[in-house]
Amino acid sequence: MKRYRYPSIPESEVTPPELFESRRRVLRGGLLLGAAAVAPGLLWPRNVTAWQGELQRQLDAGLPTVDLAGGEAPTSFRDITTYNNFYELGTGKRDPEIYAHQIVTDPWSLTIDGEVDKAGTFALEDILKHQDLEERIYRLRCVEAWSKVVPWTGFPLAELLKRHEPTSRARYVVFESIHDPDRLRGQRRSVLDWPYREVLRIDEAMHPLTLMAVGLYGESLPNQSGAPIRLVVPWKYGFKSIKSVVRITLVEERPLSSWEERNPEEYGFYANVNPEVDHPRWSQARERRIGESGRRETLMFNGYAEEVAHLYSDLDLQRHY
Ligand SMILES: Nc1nc2c(c(=O)[nH]1)N[C@H]1C(S)=C(S)[C@@H](COP(=O)(O)O)O[C@H]1N2
Ligand SMILES: [Mo]
Repeated sequence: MKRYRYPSIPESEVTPPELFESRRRVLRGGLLLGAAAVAPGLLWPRNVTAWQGELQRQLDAGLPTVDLAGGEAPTSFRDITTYNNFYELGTGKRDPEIYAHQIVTDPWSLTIDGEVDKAGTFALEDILKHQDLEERIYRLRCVEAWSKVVPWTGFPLAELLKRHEPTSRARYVVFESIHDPDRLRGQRRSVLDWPYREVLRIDEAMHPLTLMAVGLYGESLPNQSGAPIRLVVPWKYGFKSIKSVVRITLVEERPLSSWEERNPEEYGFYANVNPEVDHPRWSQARERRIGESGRRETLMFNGYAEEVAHLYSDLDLQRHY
């Protein structure tokens, strides 16, 4: 495994000025917390959740930054958070931002079950207390041929899975998103068979590049980006990077992913970014970087071939797409 470079981009260089504003907002919430020490439960500021408090504690201590996008400047915060796919909130690119408030993230817990020795349902703040967070800059390539460079804050999924002790029968990892059709407008339409479900092989899930993200640009994830916790698998098409995760189940037999169930010809199980395997309705050779004009070449495994190609050495990638 290649060693990551630490640290490479100072926070001040990746954080555009408009962000210092919102970051200060969260910080002010943190100060209020201090003042409320006499009766913490009672005076918990309404705009700061318990998990945001834990996230902020780690952000304040300073996080290492790992650049895994080859030094390329991240896409602007505005572009990352106003051009989204989050079908629970609608199918338009602006819908996730417009209807972001429909995702209720407080409180949030995550169930980890199936083939693990330590199954259970855990408050997100308790999970975060046990994870050292870091900032990682990754490319994100959607199957629709657009892409972004995103400075995530998160931790490797492998660390979380190991803590829950997978059994020898665990071969796949299944992820499930929030299911709240009373609030989420998109879940009242059967675009997909809700809740959104994604699946990784256990070795993919344990790969050090596979991240659970809780933040973006040094603050907690905006709802439209998959708050409060989402998966990020940078060498696969974006639909594998499931948002607002409520459950992680380790299993022996592979279930279908939501998109695969919808259309297996168009959205394969592997969904590894591959410029040589076209989508049935368009080429995957090039992509449009949000915020840029023109197109750029799509990279094999989205530029992470050195790290992940060995996972697929015995697969015919034209067939197992
Ligand atoms: N729960 C859920 N997760 C999801 C989606 C979705 O509709 N619902 N869209 C996926 C798709 S197609 C992509 S490209 C990425 C987009 O992430 P972004 O909006 O943060 O750029 O999220 C993925 N995760
Ligand atoms: Mo996507």
